[in-house]
Amino acid sequence: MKACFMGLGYIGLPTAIIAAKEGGIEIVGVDINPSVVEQTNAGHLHIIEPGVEAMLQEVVSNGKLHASVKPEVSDAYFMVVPTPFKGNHEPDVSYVEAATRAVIPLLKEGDLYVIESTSPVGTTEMMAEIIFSERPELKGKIYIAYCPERVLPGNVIYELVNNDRVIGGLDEASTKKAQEFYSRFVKGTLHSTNARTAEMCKLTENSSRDVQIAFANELSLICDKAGINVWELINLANKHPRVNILQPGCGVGGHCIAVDPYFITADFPAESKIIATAREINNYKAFWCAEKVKNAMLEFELKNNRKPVVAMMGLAFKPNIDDLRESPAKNIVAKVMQGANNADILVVEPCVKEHKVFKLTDYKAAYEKADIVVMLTAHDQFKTLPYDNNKVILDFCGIYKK
Ligand code: SAJ
Repeated sequence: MKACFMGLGYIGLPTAIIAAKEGGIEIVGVDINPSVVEQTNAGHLHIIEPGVEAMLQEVVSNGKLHASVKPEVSDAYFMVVPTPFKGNHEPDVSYVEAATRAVIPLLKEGDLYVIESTSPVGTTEMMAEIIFSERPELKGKIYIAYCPERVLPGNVIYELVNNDRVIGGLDEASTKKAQEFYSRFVKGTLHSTNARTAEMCKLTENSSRDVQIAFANELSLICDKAGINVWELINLANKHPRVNILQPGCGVGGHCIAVDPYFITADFPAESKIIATAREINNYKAFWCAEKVKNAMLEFELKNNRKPVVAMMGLAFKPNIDDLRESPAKNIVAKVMQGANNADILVVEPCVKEHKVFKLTDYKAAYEKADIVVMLTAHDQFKTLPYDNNKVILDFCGIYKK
């Protein structure tokens, strides 16, 4: 059995490695970036994911996995490429289409074609049309399915093997064929459905989380005005046996929760009101936090006749990881710096060694020096810093729950 993975990113590469290692499948991993191909074949992991590099070296050295810039004839093909959105929040499936077109000449009777990339509803059907327009003789002769992933960055290997998965074929035989493949390395339950439901399931999972986070963020705005401690409020409300309110933050970051809801609102604008409003609330929260910091800086200067030293604590999009992609914290730091007019802004991110734009300061030193401390990302290190009543502390992510 040979499988071709199109896309060696945060999901494609770990999945290819696990399929090679646990599934006993020969894998060719394809990426358009020659440096990714070269690093992978050298056993170097180009993504940050604990515990994966050793596995990569094992499957590369025993010949189970090799990388290439071009697809090779295989028995199964997996599209695991990015699906960003365009400026107007319209989903962009051009990478999925390009990867599909690249494998069409190689397809043969009995092959399996699967899309894993988060996609708007109907994408799998659209790709099937493209395949059969080029290769009409394959109609009804190959298996086509959609199977989204739901792994948490930082815990990918465990979750790839143990999470349940939803598998949606264009027909039952395709669902079954895809299940046979995933059963080689997935211990979680494999749930059968059709392609459209599987596509919508992924979008639903992340949109539901975005709505839940928006509820928490909206509460934080209300409590700020009401003079209530939102952390205490949520903690108390969650004592109810059937209430589970999530945590406010400085906004919602990453390529998933902040992106996927637009795949629904773009296609169902009239119906998806809560989903659209939740996106607006979560985006607005970052602006609100930046304004809070600027106001605190002005107040400090009026009161003390000097500009404050401000420690901006955190750039990562979520706690205890080094991923700064689409991070609201990063955007807030940039906004505060724009309006700083030579106030001393110290930028802190303990999970990265250096940053090409921001000069980084050690978190303890920054905390000591600062007049105003702005907690943006709830890294564990920040929780060791004692609450100092002589400082102005803006805690947007519940470090002190004050
Ligand atoms: N956040 C809050 N408050 C919370 C929880 C999260 O403000 O209570 C923020 C985080 O700080 C971060 C953003 O939301 O900025 C997203 O973080 P996350 O931990 O919710 O999720 P991701 O983006 O790392 O991973 C999500 C997961 N989806 C769900 O939990 C439904 C993961 O299972 C998916 O595989 C992943 O999206 C994906 O790739 O789609």
